Amino acid sequence: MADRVDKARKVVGKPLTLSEKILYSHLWDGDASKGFTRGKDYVDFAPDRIACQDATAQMALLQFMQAGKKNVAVPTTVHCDHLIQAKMGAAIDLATANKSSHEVFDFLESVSNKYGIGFWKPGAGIIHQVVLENYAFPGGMMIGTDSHTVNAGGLGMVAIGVGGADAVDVMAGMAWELKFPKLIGVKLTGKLSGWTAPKDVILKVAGILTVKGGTGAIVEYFGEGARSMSCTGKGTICNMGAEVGATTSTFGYDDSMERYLKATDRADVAEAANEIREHLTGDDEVYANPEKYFDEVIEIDLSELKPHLNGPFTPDLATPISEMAKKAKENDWPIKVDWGLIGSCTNSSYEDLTRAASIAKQAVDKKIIAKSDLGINPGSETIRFTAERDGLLQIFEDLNATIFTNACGPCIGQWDRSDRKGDERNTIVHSFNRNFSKRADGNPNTHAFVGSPEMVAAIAISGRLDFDPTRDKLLNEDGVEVMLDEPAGIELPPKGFDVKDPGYLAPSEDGNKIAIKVAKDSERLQLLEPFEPWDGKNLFDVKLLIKAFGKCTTDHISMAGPWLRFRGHLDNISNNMLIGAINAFNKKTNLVKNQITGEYDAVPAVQRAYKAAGIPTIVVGDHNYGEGSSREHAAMEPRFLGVRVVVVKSFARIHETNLKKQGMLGITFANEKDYDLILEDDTFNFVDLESFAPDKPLNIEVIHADGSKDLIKANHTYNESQIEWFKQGSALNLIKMHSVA
Ligand code: MIC
Ligand code: SF4
Repeated sequence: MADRVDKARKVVGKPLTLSEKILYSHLWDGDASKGFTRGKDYVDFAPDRIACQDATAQMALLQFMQAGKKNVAVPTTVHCDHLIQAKMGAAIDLATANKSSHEVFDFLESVSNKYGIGFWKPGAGIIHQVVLENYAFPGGMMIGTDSHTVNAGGLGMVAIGVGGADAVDVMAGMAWELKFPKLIGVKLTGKLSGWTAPKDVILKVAGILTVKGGTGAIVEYFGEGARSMSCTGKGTICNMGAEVGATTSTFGYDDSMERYLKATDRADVAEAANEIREHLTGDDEVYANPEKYFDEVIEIDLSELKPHLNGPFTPDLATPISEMAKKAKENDWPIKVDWGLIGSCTNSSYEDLTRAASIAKQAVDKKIIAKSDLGINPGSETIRFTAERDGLLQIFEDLNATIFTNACGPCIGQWDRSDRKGDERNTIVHSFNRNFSKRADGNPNTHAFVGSPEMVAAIAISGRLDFDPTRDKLLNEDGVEVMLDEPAGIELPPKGFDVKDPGYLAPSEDGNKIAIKVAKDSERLQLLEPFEPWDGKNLFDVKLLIKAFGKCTTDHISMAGPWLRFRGHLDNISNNMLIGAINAFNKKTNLVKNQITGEYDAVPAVQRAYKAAGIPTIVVGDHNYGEGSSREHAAMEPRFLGVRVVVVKSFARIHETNLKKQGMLGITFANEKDYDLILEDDTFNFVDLESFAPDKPLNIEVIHADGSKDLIKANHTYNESQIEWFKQGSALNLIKMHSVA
């Protein structure tokens, strides 16, 4: 690495940020021979490893199976965490999941075994905590089929969330392509104290940058404030960088990372990192004059930072808790809090649990009965086992909390709420990262707010959204007014981490003989058929399927929760396509006009009718279309059902790439206002697709029902090789051609 960083510094001709050091030392072609233009040049990288979670791994591995390879080319792991529903508590819920999803777990286990992939069983933990504990390392580069892969930035990595098809490239021994990111520097001064936690740093950053402010950029944190924070705290900050659209976030190597590596049994990695310490952080000149080296700089004084709650319905609506009472009243947010949920890949470390437990313990000691229900998802079996040994889980149980499985659970709608609300308005607070409409429990009227684990604990105890523990008193069982003291946490377990069965299965040395079976009549798994190549002609008579209004995240395009069960079956999961998107013409979800019959019906039904009639269609969208998840189903479903084009004001990074990989045309209005020209009965003609080329806008005729016509232009970001994916029908078709050759 030292050598490669030196060479990179020479060709770039100036001091380097940490992000650049990692990027330039992972070039597919080896040593850097020229500097790249940020935000412009496509660059081939060679990531060190790959991680996949069960909900995305199914599609990723179904594609990899078509690639004709014997083994994965780089170390890869699969983690079973998304398919476990939270209901009764860990023991019963895990047994239920093992039964109801055994077909999928067995499939993932046997494919992993065959192709040399490490397999983490259901209950072993949430992908990103397990990766941080076992695989992440300073200066490394990894990709993962989950948008929160970025969590590993807490250990000084450049870790990036991708769609399955991107992971398949790397598994198949090919380069991974990324547009060289822009760089945002966040200088942290001061020190966190009292009720303020690492979570508040990212809640604040989200408020500043908004859900799309980080698009195409790496966020690099530095300064004394960064060094004073724990490694898992840094992980929290990087994790939620996904919520500002950032490509990833990272921190320079420091003592907190060394402590964490040693505590997680990787003293050897710490030693190796210590030897090249100066290369594992940005150059001094960069941090001394950040404005000169970053595209944008934000400064946050941790000593001044206040605890926040972000929400509802979007993670960037940041409110300091001191202002919550006023804001909640103004906006008529339900004040009573029904649930507090602690966990998710964002905030489920040992330190997080100790800080939340320090609040929970006070409630018990001071005789306060918790007013809201409380649920906990530990991040991994190692954390759970250690927290149980150290009496932390008992503290929560004394407060009547339910300890759910070490898994995503309510964070991804895998939650059978005991107090089911139908579509009643209600409020929950959680330490997760996402709070899009319907995400946790499927109810569009659940107002979900994101906060630190200790704040979630305090609010759950008070039962009120407007509770400010720094100021407000609570009435205890004896009618006495009491206050909660500030939280206190323990960075790493003083007696060390411990675990009986971490839940890991190493792959077999020789997987050749292992046969993968997928039952023909399975409703959960379906082998893939290649998509049709492009016929090379212009596209005419393309009908509007839906013009989506406002926020359209991947949760709107391909909902999770109950639909997670079909993630391995393209035909079945396609029945959820765009059912959450709001139709701009009637402001309803899942009700669009079928231009053949003039009738209104569900989006997937209308699209299947167009498909049956051989009519190509187009989806129109607003800004940051495809925000959120890495799930490539949001691109494969429209592709499978015959949508040819998605034209929007702007895309979220992963989704745009996913569309390209699956052979779709994902383009943006050259003039944003043209979105307003699109009417419900429109037909589109792509008159110069035949000369589709990099940097050349496409011309589109929009024909309205009254025969009038608008001519609009659309931009695109396809380079030569991406146009090849479009031509061949998908990137995978291209890999297959090369494998055969
Ligand atoms: C999420 O948090 O939305 C998920 C579920 O982890 C997704 C992946 C998926 O949809 O399977 C993500 O963030 O990429
Ligand atoms: Fe799982 Fe939630 Fe993290 Fe996604 S954000 S990986 S669903 S815990």
